[in-house]
Amino acid sequence: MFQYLYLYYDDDKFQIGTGNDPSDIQSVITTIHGLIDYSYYDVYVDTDEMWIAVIGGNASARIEMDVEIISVDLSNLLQCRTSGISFTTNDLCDGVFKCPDFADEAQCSHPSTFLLENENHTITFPDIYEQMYNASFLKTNSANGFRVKFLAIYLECYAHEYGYTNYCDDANIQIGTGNDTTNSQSIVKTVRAYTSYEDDVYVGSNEMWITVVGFLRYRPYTFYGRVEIEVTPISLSSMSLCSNSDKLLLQGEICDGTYQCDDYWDEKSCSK
Ligand SMILES: [Ca+2]
Ligand SMILES: [Ca+2]
Repeated sequence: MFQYLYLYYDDDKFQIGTGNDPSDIQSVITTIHGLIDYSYYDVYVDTDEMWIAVIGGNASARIEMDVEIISVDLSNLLQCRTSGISFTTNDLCDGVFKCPDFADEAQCSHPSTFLLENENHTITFPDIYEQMYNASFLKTNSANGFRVKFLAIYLECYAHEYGYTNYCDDANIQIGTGNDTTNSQSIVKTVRAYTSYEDDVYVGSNEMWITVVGFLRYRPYTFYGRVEIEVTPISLSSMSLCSNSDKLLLQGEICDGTYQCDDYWDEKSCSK
C-alpha cells in the first residue's frame, strides 16, 4: 500500500518482485517510474517471499516514500473488471474504491430512499476524500420524474510540487435512471471536477441514482470537496418548456418574479 511515493526524475524507480533476487527480470511484478503525477493502486504479490528495490536514476535522484507491506491470504483475491488490479474481500462495499471501474463498490446493495411528489430530499457530502465512492438511490411512486438541483458543487484537486501543478479532475458526480450505476446507458448527467455551477437536471423515470466519486490517489495534493444536491420527485408532464431551450419549468416557476428561461419567457407575459 502506497501511503506516499515521490520519484522526482523519470529514471528514479520503485520496483516490486517475487522471490529474493531483484536481478531476476522475470520476477518483477511492478515498476513505477518518476515524475510525480501518478496515482498508485495497491499491489498484490502472490508468493510468500518478495523484494522491493528503490533505484535512484542519477546523482541528484529524489525519492521519498512511505510504503506499507501487509501479509495477506490471497486465496480470496478478486479482480477489477477492466484492469489487472486486484482487491480483497475486505475492500468490498466499504465506500472506498480500489478499482478504477468501481467493481468493488458498484455492485453493493444500497437501500433506496422513497420520496413523495414535491418532497425535497437533500444529499450532502461535506467532505469528499480520495477514492471515495458513494451511491444514493431514490424512488418515487407518486411522480414520473425527478428534479435534481445542485445546491453546492466544489470539487477541486491540485497537486503542487517543485513548480508543477497537476489537476486531478477525476472526481465527479453522476446521475442516472434506474438502479444500476454500472449501466452506462442509464447516465443522464456527469458533472466533473472544477465545475462550480450546473443547471437543474430532470430525470424522466421514477427510479434514479446519484454517485459521488472522489479522486484517485495523488500525492502530494490539495483537495477540496463538497457537494450538496437536492432531489425532488415531480410530474414532468405538468412542466413547460422555455421557448428558446429545452429547459423545463415547474408550473410555479411561471410568473414567480424570477426568470428561469434565458429569454425571460417565463416572466415576460405575466399580468402585473
Ligand atoms: Ca472498496
Ligand atoms: Ca420564473
